[in-house]
Amino acid sequence: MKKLNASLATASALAFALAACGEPEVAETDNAMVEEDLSETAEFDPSTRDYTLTEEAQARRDAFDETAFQEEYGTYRDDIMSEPAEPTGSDADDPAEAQAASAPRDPQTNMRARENMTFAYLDRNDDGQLSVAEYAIWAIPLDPTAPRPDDQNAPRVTAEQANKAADSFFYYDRDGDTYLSQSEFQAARSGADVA
Ligand SMILES: [Ca+2]
Ligand SMILES: [Ca+2]
Repeated sequence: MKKLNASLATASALAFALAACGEPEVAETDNAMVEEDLSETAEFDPSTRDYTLTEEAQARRDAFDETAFQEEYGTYRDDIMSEPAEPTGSDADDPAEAQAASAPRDPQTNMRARENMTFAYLDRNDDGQLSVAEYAIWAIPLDPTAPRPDDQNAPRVTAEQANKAADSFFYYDRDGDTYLSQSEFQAARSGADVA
């Protein structure tokens, strides 16, 4: 009788152990699903790859003026800070632009989420093309954990971020006019290989 009880106890302990083993598998499945959902909405980050430039593109890249870039980029960031959450002017007639404009923005900087940055939004001076600084509004993702700089006149992005944005900019500037057209920007946005 004692022997039977012992084997029953072993059997139930084994069943319990098996049940416990099953639990982590369920949790792993949940995590995988969450990661998949995030990747579907994530915008391509152009700083995550290296770019091989042609000789001509490299010459244009070498002429990139980081100081002028920081000044222009800072001006746009200041403009965006004071921007209303509704589209204005002719943009108000475009339903896609109106939707992108009224979507939630970064609470600290008033920047749109990257997926809501339309070409019209990035083209700050409305000349139908993107400068490096206009492109960088999209190309340099905001770091929500970055501390606010003590000095209000400090550059908004690091030299490394500015130079990485320039690397991809001159890679996607296929016609070499030192601006990105709508189609050139679309290639950059999708992370296309255009070499
Ligand atoms: Ca422009
Ligand atoms: Ca171009």
